[in-house]
Amino acid sequence: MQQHPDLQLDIRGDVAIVRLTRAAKRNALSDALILALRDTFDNLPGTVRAAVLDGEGPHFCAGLDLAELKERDAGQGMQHSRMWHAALERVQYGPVPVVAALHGAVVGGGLELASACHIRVADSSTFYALPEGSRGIFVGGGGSVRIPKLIGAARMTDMMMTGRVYNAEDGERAGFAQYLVPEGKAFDKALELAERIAKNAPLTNYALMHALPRIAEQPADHGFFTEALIAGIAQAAPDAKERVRDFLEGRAAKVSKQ
Ligand code: 1HE
Repeated sequence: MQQHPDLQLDIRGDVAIVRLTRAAKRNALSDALILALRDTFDNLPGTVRAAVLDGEGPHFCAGLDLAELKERDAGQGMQHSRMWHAALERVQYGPVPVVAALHGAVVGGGLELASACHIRVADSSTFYALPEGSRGIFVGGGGSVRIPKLIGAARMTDMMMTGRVYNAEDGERAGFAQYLVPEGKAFDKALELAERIAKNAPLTNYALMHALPRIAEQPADHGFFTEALIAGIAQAAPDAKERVRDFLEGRAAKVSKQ
Protein backbone atom coordinates (compact mmCIF):
# COMPACT_ATOMS: atom_id res chain seq x y z
CA MET A 1 0.00 0.00 0.00
CA GLN A 2 1.23 3.50 -0.90
CA GLN A 3 1.67 5.49 2.32
CA HIS A 4 0.35 9.07 2.22
CA PRO A 5 2.87 11.73 3.37
CA ASP A 6 0.32 13.18 5.84
CA LEU A 7 -0.49 9.84 7.48
CA GLN A 8 1.85 7.65 9.46
CA LEU A 9 1.24 4.04 10.40
CA ASP A 10 3.31 2.36 13.14
CA ILE A 11 2.75 -1.13 14.39
CA ARG A 12 3.64 -1.72 18.05
CA GLY A 13 2.99 -5.34 18.90
CA ASP A 14 -0.71 -5.92 18.27
CA VAL A 15 -1.61 -2.20 18.27
CA ALA A 16 -1.58 0.02 15.16
CA ILE A 17 -0.82 3.70 15.68
CA VAL A 18 -2.35 5.80 12.94
CA ARG A 19 -1.23 9.43 13.09
CA LEU A 20 -2.28 12.47 11.06
CA THR A 21 1.02 14.24 10.31
CA ARG A 22 -0.12 17.49 8.72
CA ALA A 23 0.50 19.69 11.75
CA ALA A 24 1.32 22.79 9.67
CA LYS A 25 -2.29 22.72 8.44
CA ARG A 26 -3.66 21.57 11.79
CA ASN A 27 -4.23 18.10 10.33
CA ALA A 28 -6.93 19.43 7.98
CA LEU A 29 -8.35 16.54 5.99
CA SER A 30 -7.77 16.80 2.25
CA ASP A 31 -9.58 14.36 -0.03
CA ALA A 32 -6.33 12.41 -0.48
CA LEU A 33 -5.88 12.16 3.29
CA ILE A 34 -9.44 10.93 3.77
CA LEU A 35 -8.84 8.23 1.16
CA ALA A 36 -5.53 7.32 2.80
CA LEU A 37 -7.34 6.88 6.14
CA ARG A 38 -9.83 4.57 4.44
CA ASP A 39 -7.06 2.52 2.82
CA THR A 40 -5.04 2.33 6.03
CA PHE A 41 -7.93 0.91 8.06
CA ASP A 42 -8.82 -1.41 5.17
CA ASN A 43 -5.30 -2.82 4.99
CA LEU A 44 -4.16 -3.16 8.61
CA PRO A 45 -1.99 -6.23 9.07
CA GLY A 46 -3.93 -9.26 10.30
CA THR A 47 -1.88 -9.33 13.52
CA VAL A 48 -3.31 -5.98 14.68
CA ARG A 49 -5.99 -6.20 17.39
CA ALA A 50 -6.63 -2.51 18.21
CA ALA A 51 -5.64 0.93 16.94
CA VAL A 52 -4.89 4.40 18.26
CA LEU A 53 -5.73 7.43 16.12
CA ASP A 54 -3.66 10.50 16.92
CA GLY A 55 -2.83 13.88 15.40
CA GLU A 56 0.64 15.44 15.31
CA GLY A 57 1.14 18.93 16.71
CA PRO A 58 -1.04 20.97 19.08
CA HIS A 59 -4.38 20.04 17.44
CA PHE A 60 -6.03 16.71 16.74
CA CYS A 61 -7.77 17.86 13.55
CA ALA A 62 -9.15 21.10 12.06
CA GLY A 63 -11.68 19.23 9.90
CA LEU A 64 -12.24 19.49 6.18
CA ASP A 65 -9.40 21.09 4.22
CA LEU A 66 -11.18 24.35 3.44
CA ALA A 67 -8.64 25.12 0.68
CA GLU A 68 -10.23 22.27 -1.30
CA LEU A 69 -13.78 23.49 -0.78
CA LYS A 70 -14.29 24.67 -4.30
CA GLU A 71 -17.41 25.26 -6.30
CA ARG A 72 -19.19 21.94 -6.47
CA ASP A 73 -22.63 21.30 -7.85
CA ALA A 74 -25.17 19.46 -5.72
CA GLY A 75 -24.30 16.06 -7.16
CA GLN A 76 -20.56 16.53 -6.60
CA GLY A 77 -21.21 17.75 -3.06
CA MET A 78 -23.23 14.62 -2.35
CA GLN A 79 -20.50 12.37 -3.78
CA HIS A 80 -17.89 14.15 -1.66
CA SER A 81 -19.92 13.52 1.46
CA ARG A 82 -20.38 9.88 0.46
CA MET A 83 -16.59 9.56 0.11
CA TRP A 84 -16.19 10.72 3.72
CA HIS A 85 -18.93 8.29 4.77
CA ALA A 86 -17.12 5.37 3.13
CA ALA A 87 -13.82 6.31 4.78
CA LEU A 88 -15.21 6.85 8.29
CA GLU A 89 -17.25 3.68 7.93
CA ARG A 90 -13.90 1.85 7.67
CA VAL A 91 -12.86 3.43 10.96
CA GLN A 92 -16.08 2.54 12.81
CA TYR A 93 -16.77 -0.82 11.19
CA GLY A 94 -13.23 -1.74 10.22
CA PRO A 95 -11.21 -4.67 11.49
CA VAL A 96 -10.34 -3.42 15.01
CA PRO A 97 -11.49 -1.08 17.80
CA VAL A 98 -10.05 2.43 17.46
CA VAL A 99 -9.13 4.68 20.40
CA ALA A 100 -8.81 8.39 19.51
CA ALA A 101 -6.23 10.49 21.38
CA LEU A 102 -7.71 14.00 21.36
CA HIS A 103 -6.00 17.31 22.05
CA GLY A 104 -6.46 20.89 20.93
CA ALA A 105 -8.98 21.43 18.15
CA VAL A 106 -11.40 18.61 17.47
CA VAL A 107 -13.56 20.56 15.09
CA GLY A 108 -15.80 20.07 12.09
CA GLY A 109 -14.75 16.99 10.18
CA GLY A 110 -12.19 16.35 12.93
CA LEU A 111 -15.05 15.84 15.36
CA GLU A 112 -16.80 13.67 12.78
CA LEU A 113 -13.64 11.54 12.54
CA ALA A 114 -13.32 11.33 16.34
CA SER A 115 -16.96 10.30 16.64
CA ALA A 116 -16.37 7.35 14.28
CA CYS A 117 -13.84 5.95 16.78
CA HIS A 118 -14.94 3.61 19.56
CA ILE A 119 -13.28 5.31 22.51
CA ARG A 120 -12.20 8.95 22.83
CA VAL A 121 -9.53 10.04 25.29
CA ALA A 122 -9.26 13.83 25.57
CA ASP A 123 -6.54 15.83 27.28
CA SER A 124 -7.33 19.10 29.03
CA SER A 125 -6.34 21.20 25.97
CA THR A 126 -9.14 19.68 23.87
CA PHE A 127 -11.99 21.75 22.50
CA TYR A 128 -14.92 20.72 20.33
CA ALA A 129 -16.75 22.81 17.74
CA LEU A 130 -18.78 22.51 14.56
CA PRO A 131 -17.83 25.63 12.57
CA GLU A 132 -19.80 24.31 9.58
CA GLY A 133 -22.73 26.31 10.94
CA SER A 134 -20.88 29.61 10.53
CA ARG A 135 -19.16 28.61 7.26
CA GLY A 136 -22.55 28.26 5.57
CA ILE A 137 -22.28 24.51 5.12
CA PHE A 138 -23.50 21.38 6.92
CA VAL A 139 -21.71 18.38 8.35
CA GLY A 140 -21.00 15.80 5.65
CA GLY A 141 -18.81 13.17 7.29
CA GLY A 142 -21.54 11.32 9.16
CA GLY A 143 -21.65 13.90 11.96
CA SER A 144 -25.42 14.26 11.98
CA VAL A 145 -25.73 10.51 12.56
CA ARG A 146 -22.89 9.94 15.04
CA ILE A 147 -22.57 13.16 17.06
CA PRO A 148 -26.18 13.21 18.39
CA LYS A 149 -25.55 9.67 19.67
CA LEU A 150 -22.75 11.07 21.84
CA ILE A 151 -24.18 14.40 23.01
CA GLY A 152 -27.82 14.52 21.83
CA ALA A 153 -29.37 16.43 18.91
CA ALA A 154 -30.15 19.49 21.09
CA ARG A 155 -26.46 20.12 21.92
CA MET A 156 -25.40 19.60 18.32
CA THR A 157 -28.08 22.02 17.10
CA ASP A 158 -26.85 24.60 19.61
CA MET A 159 -23.20 24.13 18.52
CA MET A 160 -24.01 24.59 14.85
CA MET A 161 -26.53 27.41 15.27
CA THR A 162 -24.58 29.49 17.79
CA GLY A 163 -20.95 28.47 17.20
CA ARG A 164 -20.70 27.20 20.78
CA VAL A 165 -17.33 25.67 21.66
CA TYR A 166 -17.05 23.02 24.39
CA ASN A 167 -13.88 22.86 26.46
CA ALA A 168 -12.41 19.54 27.58
CA GLU A 169 -14.21 19.36 30.96
CA ASP A 170 -17.63 20.39 29.65
CA GLY A 171 -17.04 18.14 26.64
CA GLU A 172 -16.43 15.10 28.78
CA ARG A 173 -19.56 15.82 30.82
CA ALA A 174 -21.57 16.27 27.60
CA GLY A 175 -20.41 12.87 26.28
CA PHE A 176 -17.81 13.65 23.60
CA ALA A 177 -15.07 11.69 25.37
CA GLN A 178 -15.12 8.74 27.75
CA TYR A 179 -11.78 9.75 29.35
CA LEU A 180 -10.35 13.12 30.38
CA VAL A 181 -6.60 13.25 31.17
CA PRO A 182 -4.03 15.99 31.90
CA GLU A 183 -2.54 17.91 28.98
CA GLY A 184 -0.10 15.85 26.92
CA LYS A 185 -1.31 12.50 28.30
CA ALA A 186 -4.00 11.53 25.77
CA PHE A 187 -1.74 9.40 23.59
CA ASP A 188 -0.30 7.41 26.53
CA LYS A 189 -3.76 6.72 27.93
CA ALA A 190 -5.13 5.81 24.50
CA LEU A 191 -2.25 3.39 23.93
CA GLU A 192 -2.76 1.83 27.38
CA LEU A 193 -6.46 1.30 26.58
CA ALA A 194 -5.72 -0.07 23.09
CA GLU A 195 -3.24 -2.57 24.57
CA ARG A 196 -5.90 -3.65 27.08
CA ILE A 197 -8.56 -3.93 24.34
CA ALA A 198 -6.17 -5.99 22.17
CA LYS A 199 -6.16 -8.69 24.87
CA ASN A 200 -9.95 -9.22 24.67
CA ALA A 201 -11.35 -12.21 22.84
CA PRO A 202 -11.57 -11.05 19.19
CA LEU A 203 -15.24 -12.09 19.00
CA THR A 204 -16.11 -9.91 21.99
CA ASN A 205 -14.52 -6.90 20.32
CA TYR A 206 -16.27 -7.81 17.08
CA ALA A 207 -19.63 -7.97 18.85
CA LEU A 208 -19.04 -4.60 20.52
CA MET A 209 -18.06 -2.96 17.23
CA HIS A 210 -20.58 -4.55 14.92
CA ALA A 211 -23.51 -5.84 16.96
CA LEU A 212 -23.90 -3.27 19.75
CA PRO A 213 -24.46 -0.16 17.57
CA ARG A 214 -26.91 -2.08 15.38
CA ILE A 215 -28.79 -3.51 18.36
CA ALA A 216 -29.06 0.02 19.74
CA GLU A 217 -30.87 1.02 16.51
CA GLN A 218 -33.27 -1.92 16.53
CA PRO A 219 -36.72 -2.10 18.09
CA ALA A 220 -36.34 -3.74 21.53
CA ASP A 221 -37.83 -7.06 20.42
CA HIS A 222 -35.37 -7.35 17.49
CA GLY A 223 -32.55 -6.13 19.72
CA PHE A 224 -33.13 -8.86 22.29
CA PHE A 225 -33.12 -11.46 19.53
CA THR A 226 -29.92 -10.14 17.91
CA GLU A 227 -28.30 -9.97 21.35
CA ALA A 228 -29.16 -13.62 21.97
CA LEU A 229 -27.62 -14.61 18.62
CA ILE A 230 -24.35 -12.77 19.17
CA ALA A 231 -24.16 -13.85 22.83
CA GLY A 232 -24.53 -17.48 21.75
CA ILE A 233 -21.82 -17.11 19.10
CA ALA A 234 -19.40 -15.34 21.47
CA GLN A 235 -19.77 -17.81 24.33
CA ALA A 236 -19.32 -20.82 22.05
CA ALA A 237 -15.82 -19.70 21.04
CA PRO A 238 -12.98 -21.79 22.55
CA ASP A 239 -11.38 -18.56 23.73
CA ALA A 240 -14.46 -17.73 25.86
CA LYS A 241 -14.54 -21.19 27.43
CA GLU A 242 -10.86 -20.94 28.32
CA ARG A 243 -11.30 -17.49 29.91
CA VAL A 244 -14.24 -18.66 32.04
CA ARG A 245 -12.28 -21.77 33.11
CA ASP A 246 -9.34 -19.53 34.06
CA PHE A 247 -11.59 -17.53 36.37
CA LEU A 248 -13.26 -20.55 37.94
CA GLU A 249 -9.86 -22.13 38.59
CA GLY A 250 -8.46 -18.92 40.13
CA ARG A 251 -6.11 -17.96 37.30
CA ALA A 252 -7.93 -14.82 36.08
CA ALA A 253 -8.15 -11.41 37.70
CA LYS A 254 -11.25 -10.55 39.74
CA VAL A 255 -13.18 -7.39 39.05
CA SER A 256 -11.81 -4.76 41.41
CA LYS A 257 -12.34 -1.06 42.14
CA GLN A 258 -9.93 1.12 40.10
C1 1HE B 1 -6.50 25.03 7.51
C2 1HE B 1 -7.60 24.52 8.25
C3 1HE B 1 -8.64 23.90 7.51
C4 1HE B 1 -6.22 25.44 9.64
N1 1HE B 1 -8.50 23.80 6.18
N2 1HE B 1 -6.42 24.91 6.19
N3 1HE B 1 -12.76 23.65 9.90
C5 1HE B 1 -12.71 24.90 10.41
O1 1HE B 1 -13.48 25.78 10.07
C6 1HE B 1 -11.60 25.14 11.39
C7 1HE B 1 -10.62 26.11 10.79
N4 1HE B 1 -9.39 26.20 11.59
C8 1HE B 1 -9.32 26.93 12.72
O2 1HE B 1 -10.29 27.44 13.25
C9 1HE B 1 -7.93 27.06 13.32
O3 1HE B 1 -6.97 26.85 12.31
C10 1HE B 1 -7.65 26.09 14.51
C11 1HE B 1 -8.50 26.50 15.72
C12 1HE B 1 -7.94 24.65 14.13
C13 1HE B 1 -6.15 26.18 14.86
O4 1HE B 1 -5.79 27.53 15.10
P1 1HE B 1 -4.24 27.95 15.07
O5 1HE B 1 -4.17 29.42 15.43
O6 1HE B 1 -3.43 26.98 15.85
O7 1HE B 1 -3.76 27.75 13.52
P2 1HE B 1 -4.04 28.67 12.24
O8 1HE B 1 -3.01 29.77 12.22
O9 1HE B 1 -5.46 29.09 12.14
O10 1HE B 1 -3.78 27.65 11.04
C14 1HE B 1 -2.46 27.24 10.68
C15 1HE B 1 -2.49 26.90 9.21
O11 1HE B 1 -3.41 25.83 8.97
C16 1HE B 1 -3.02 28.06 8.36
O12 1HE B 1 -2.39 27.97 7.09
P3 1HE B 1 -1.12 28.92 6.72
O13 1HE B 1 -0.76 28.49 5.35
O14 1HE B 1 -1.63 30.32 6.84
O15 1HE B 1 -0.06 28.61 7.75
C17 1HE B 1 -4.49 27.73 8.19
O16 1HE B 1 -5.06 28.31 7.03
C18 1HE B 1 -4.42 26.22 8.06
N5 1HE B 1 -5.68 25.58 8.42
N6 1HE B 1 -7.41 24.80 9.56
C19 1HE B 1 -7.42 24.32 5.55
N7 1HE B 1 -9.70 23.37 8.11
C20 1HE B 1 -17.09 16.33 5.67
S1 1HE B 1 -17.57 17.90 5.85
C21 1HE B 1 -16.67 18.55 7.15
C22 1HE B 1 -16.86 20.04 7.16
C23 1HE B 1 -15.85 20.73 8.03
O17 1HE B 1 -14.99 20.16 8.61
S2 1HE B 1 -16.05 22.43 8.08
C24 1HE B 1 -14.99 22.94 9.34
C25 1HE B 1 -13.61 23.24 8.83
